[in-house]
Amino acid sequence: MVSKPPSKSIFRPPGGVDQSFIHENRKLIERIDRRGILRGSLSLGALTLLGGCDPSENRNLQSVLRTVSDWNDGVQALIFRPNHLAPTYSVDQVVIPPRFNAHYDVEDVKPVSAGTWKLELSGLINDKRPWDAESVYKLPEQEMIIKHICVEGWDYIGQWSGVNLREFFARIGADISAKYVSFHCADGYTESLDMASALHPQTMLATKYAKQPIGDPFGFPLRLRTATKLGFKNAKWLTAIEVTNTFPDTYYRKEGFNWFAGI
Ligand SMILES: Nc1nc2c(c(=O)[nH]1)N[C@H]1C(S)=C(S)[C@@H](COP(=O)(O)O)O[C@H]1N2
Ligand SMILES: [Mo]
Repeated sequence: MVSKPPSKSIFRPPGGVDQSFIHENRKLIERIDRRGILRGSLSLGALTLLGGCDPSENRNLQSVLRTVSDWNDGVQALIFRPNHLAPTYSVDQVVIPPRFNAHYDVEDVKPVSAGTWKLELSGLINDKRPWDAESVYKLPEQEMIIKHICVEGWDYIGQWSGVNLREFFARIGADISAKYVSFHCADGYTESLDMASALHPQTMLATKYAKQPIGDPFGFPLRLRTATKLGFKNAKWLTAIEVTNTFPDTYYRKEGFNWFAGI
């Protein structure tokens, strides 16, 4: 008999939903839900399982939700299939230009100059020499046509090319037994991946969109593109990569979003 992979909805409340708990906390729950914490394995009804905390204490509830979200990270990491490919699409479905998002408006994007740009490397990496744009653009490319899904409730299909991150790691002698990869961006944004996600065949350092160099609003000259993560994990305007065993906190996790953010 073929065993089924574990269902993502593992937090089913055993009984009915405690309406007064939901009622009292509806605003908070809806706000957090919109921000993505409850996406995936944790349903609204499952919150009734958190009966142990006093629901009138919002700070208490938030810290419980944080704990559940972090625990959810561990569950997602456990069920993550390292070589299972995310869906890909055809060239005629590609949206040009891509759809912009950041935690600020497109008018406030500060373009990165390719001439002075450097990618710094640190942590558990043998060859930490920084890379310039010319060298990065000469690396062998992979291409993927994948769906970008933003927690704000929109998506688009995009065609990305660039060096596969696992291949890049082999080139620089990164320790792939380390736990995390941390990304820093020119706009101060931070993101990080667990190593299994970083080594997934559809995770790349993207240099091109629809076969042209990525435009300024979309992360020129280099950004992360992965097919297995929500939009916010795909850090734009990369300036530094660190390989580490210490958990690197991220812009969106600090905002209350789930860190693993698998699709
Ligand atoms: N450096 C940086 N990267 C970022 C962001 C940001 O604000 N700064 N926003 C993230 C979010 S929320 C999304 S949905 C995607 C949008 O990527 P796109 O503009 O190429 O569609 O970038 C992600 N990467
Ligand atoms: Mo997003």
